Amino acid sequence: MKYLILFLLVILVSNAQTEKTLAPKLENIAWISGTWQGEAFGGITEEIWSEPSAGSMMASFKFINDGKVSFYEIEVIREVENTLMLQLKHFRWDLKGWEGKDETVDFPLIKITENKVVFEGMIFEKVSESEMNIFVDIETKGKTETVKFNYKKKIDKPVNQFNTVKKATIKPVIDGKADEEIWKNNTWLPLDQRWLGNPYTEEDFSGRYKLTWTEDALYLLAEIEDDKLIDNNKNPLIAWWDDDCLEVFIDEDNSGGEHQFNHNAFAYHIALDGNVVDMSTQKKGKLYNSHIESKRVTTVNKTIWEVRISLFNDTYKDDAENSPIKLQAGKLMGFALAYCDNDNSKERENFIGSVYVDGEDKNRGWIDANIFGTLKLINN
Ligand SMILES: [Ca+2]
Ligand SMILES: [Ca+2]
Ligand SMILES: [Ca+2]
Ligand SMILES: [Ca+2]
Repeated sequence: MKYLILFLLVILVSNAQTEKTLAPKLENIAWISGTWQGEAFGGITEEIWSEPSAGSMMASFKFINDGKVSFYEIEVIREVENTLMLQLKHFRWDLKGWEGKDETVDFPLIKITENKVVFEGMIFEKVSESEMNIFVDIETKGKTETVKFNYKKKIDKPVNQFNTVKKATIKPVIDGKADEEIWKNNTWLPLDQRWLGNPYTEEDFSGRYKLTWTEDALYLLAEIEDDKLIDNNKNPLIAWWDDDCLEVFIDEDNSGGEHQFNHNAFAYHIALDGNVVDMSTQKKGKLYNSHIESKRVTTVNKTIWEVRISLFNDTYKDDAENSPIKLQAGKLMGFALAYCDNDNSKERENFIGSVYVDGEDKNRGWIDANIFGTLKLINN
């Protein structure tokens, strides 16, 4: 019994350590800064927090319902007498105040932990660098209800590479033959950035690609020279990145940002046998064969891949029916292409991408949509 109590105490203490309380300073909550967008009460919310300066952080909040502004808020978090205080005022759509001129709605600080800022009646919870939840106690008819606002951070994606994509008047036939007019007319783009592995020869790998689009899909024509094609893992969901495969990165709304276990962006691995795999929100490989139709024709060392890619936005649900979006001229999307080259090793020998990636770690496309290039769809 004594040991059990001791054991429980150890657990309690270690839990308490992970829930370490931080000093009531603005620098410990600066992660709240940024432009946040989300949904609550069946409408759209936007909340923009400034960086701390002169002992305060300020925010403006807007709530849109049915395409109309319902109300605004001005919010301030101030350092006061060794603690923090959040204060806000509400305003109607025409900026007439809800509260009296000297009245504010106040939320005193309770505590700050690594991932939470707890005010009395309002909690900020950091889910990741790009996602937070705000829980607000709202009183209606004498009853208090906690409303959850889920927010995604709007990140300004750097423009790494910009390409325009001409529309096809006739849908390409996915047969691995580049005999369509549009493939003859559109220009080749290089696939020549070494993201992983040692320098390689032209015989080992070389690649280039073309793109086009119709209202229904983005089309890709890739020409890959690879001296040896390997498919070690017959099961498409085992180490799919270590077999020779073409990888298509798509960020439908060009938002950039993190996408490892969510569908803010997709990283489709197209295997030699045509299976399409990406990480699901369940954090494991999943087949997305309905998103990509492809045909591969290999002649000696040269492979032509003709690929049709349906586009899905970030509301995509792994366990529900989803409809691909329609494309139109003017649309921007995040895009990168890569090839995993393995000729005779346990793991792939090279990973060659279409976009220059800054810094030491260049294998970032499967997590970070900020490294993708930007495509703009044009008519002709
Ligand atoms: Ca064709
Ligand atoms: Ca090779
Ligand atoms: Ca996105
Ligand atoms: Ca190979």
